[in-house]
Amino acid sequence: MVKKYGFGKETETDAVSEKIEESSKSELEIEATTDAEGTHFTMELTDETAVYGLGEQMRGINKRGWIYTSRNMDDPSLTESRESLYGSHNFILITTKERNLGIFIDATGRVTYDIGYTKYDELRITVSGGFDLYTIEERTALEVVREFRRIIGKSYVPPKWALGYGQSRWGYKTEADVREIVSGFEKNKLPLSMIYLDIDYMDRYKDFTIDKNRFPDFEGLVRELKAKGIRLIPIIDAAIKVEEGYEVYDEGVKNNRFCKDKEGKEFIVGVWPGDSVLPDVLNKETREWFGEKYKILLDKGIEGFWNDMNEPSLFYSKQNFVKCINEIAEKKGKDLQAEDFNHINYLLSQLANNEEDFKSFYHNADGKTISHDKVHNVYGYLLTRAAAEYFEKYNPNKKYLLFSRSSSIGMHRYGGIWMGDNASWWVHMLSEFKMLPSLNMCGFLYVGADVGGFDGNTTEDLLLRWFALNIFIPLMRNHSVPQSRRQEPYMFGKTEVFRNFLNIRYKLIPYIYEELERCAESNEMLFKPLAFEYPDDERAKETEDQLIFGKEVMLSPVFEQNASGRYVYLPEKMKLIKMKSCEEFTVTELEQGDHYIKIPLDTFAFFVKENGYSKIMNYIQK
Ligand code: MIG
Repeated sequence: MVKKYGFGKETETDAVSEKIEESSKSELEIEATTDAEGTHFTMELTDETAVYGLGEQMRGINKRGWIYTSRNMDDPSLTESRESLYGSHNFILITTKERNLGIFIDATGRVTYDIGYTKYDELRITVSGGFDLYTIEERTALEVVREFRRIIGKSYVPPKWALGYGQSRWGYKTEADVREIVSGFEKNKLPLSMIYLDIDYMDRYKDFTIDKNRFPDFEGLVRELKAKGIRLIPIIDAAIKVEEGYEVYDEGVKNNRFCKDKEGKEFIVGVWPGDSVLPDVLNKETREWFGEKYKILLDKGIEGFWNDMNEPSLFYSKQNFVKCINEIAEKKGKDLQAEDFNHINYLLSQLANNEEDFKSFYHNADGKTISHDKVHNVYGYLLTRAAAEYFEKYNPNKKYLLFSRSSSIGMHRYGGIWMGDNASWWVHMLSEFKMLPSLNMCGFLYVGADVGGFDGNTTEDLLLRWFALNIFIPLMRNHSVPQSRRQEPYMFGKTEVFRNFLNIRYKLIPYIYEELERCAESNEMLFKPLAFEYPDDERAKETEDQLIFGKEVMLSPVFEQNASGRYVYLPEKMKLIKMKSCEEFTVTELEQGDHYIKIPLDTFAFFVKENGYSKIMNYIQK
């Protein structure tokens, strides 16, 4: 049963698409108090209580024992210490044997979930600002999630080709770079469906422009690649360069499309293009206007985009940068000491994504003036929604690929997400894996992390294991930073293994896509924790490095370097399929219980439930 309670929402988010009547607060069974910090909800946690959800976050699938915050943030150090990442996914599920309770906080500002961090046996949620609270109580965890997903509306499903393999790298700068990648894949007989363009394709980082020197015949290239079944997927950043004569900027200034400072002037921030302004997407007309800008690239044959920097991520605000430099300049001519060095470091470290800056610019949320800090968490969602709503107008009969870095619940209807700036670390494979069910709970089905790791140098074994991990993950994109070791699958020795893994993926695409569509249609999770599927199995409850995919598959990837296998827990009798390629594989039946499974580097292994075997085999042998 779903219940809604109003706590003075800042602005409409449309996160919930179902119309639900408000209940009287006297019916609310959770203890609620209000103070200067915001509204607090407190609940006792028994030893057996597990807490799930929160979408994109570090740490476990069971979220107990840490404090999480919803505050969309571009910070590339994805470590266990983090309390928030790029998205705000305010849905949690509290489970015991007796009870399955879902809580959704439809808020635009900061929310904190202290899940047994301050007090081991207490859950304390703190919401700053206004919001709507939804409680969902059902018989099982899966039913709570289904009910929640039903009220937030149908999840985004990409075009089928978007389940192919995508090659990306921040550093493909020119038409020649792109052609070199294509030929690398062709020569090595590796399938490829997408090449991603990072910020360098633009004319000086101006959205919706193309650098003519680097891409003299952009449309020709798009056509040429499409004939080979490869789509070019350009990046779009949130901020717009300040430059007279640049159409997007000029139009935006003329029609008040950008966020303003308290005097009503455009608020200037610094991002890749230098001085920039932020589209005020809290405003419906601005969303329509910004969305329509995608036409420029759609008209050139582009069929998909990735939206970046939309937390929004700010290197600095112009006003703070100036202030900071002035303060540093005061030190000129002095006998500089360590404390000066530390002070300067500190000043510089405070420039990016500064909360004071978020308080100093304003939105026109369809008539209501709101400071950015109060609506920060829906900014990326609304930017992405702007694009999706325009695609619908541009061609209602076509599916477009769209995913975003920043997000909040509501955006799940418009696009997918990628998990941001991970690193070439083994532990980040596990982070990707663990975020899958949490994101599915919040409606995001088309998701994935940068395969191979974005930052730092990858290794061939890491990349191989990562390919194997992503075979069942809808968004499979290899992406990396310019300074890192190249990580295209033909840059190492075991090209054949990469080829085999990709061929297995391509064979499975019809199955994965069918499951994805089914889960979107019926509000199911594509990736389920074992705990949800086997609620009475104590071992299943604590297993976080295995997941159920769809109806019949269980995944148990290898997450450690130099491991040639791993322990797997089977909650029921299953068949183990070990594949070297689509032609060469073995099938073994295993009983319920613990098993050590050998999984060499050149092998992709997964499990199927009894009833799923012939179905899966049909796909593989087609
Ligand atoms: O400030 O466009 O997460 O995927 O390659 C960094 C450059 C901006 C961050 C994205 C990453 C992308 C990079 N971007």
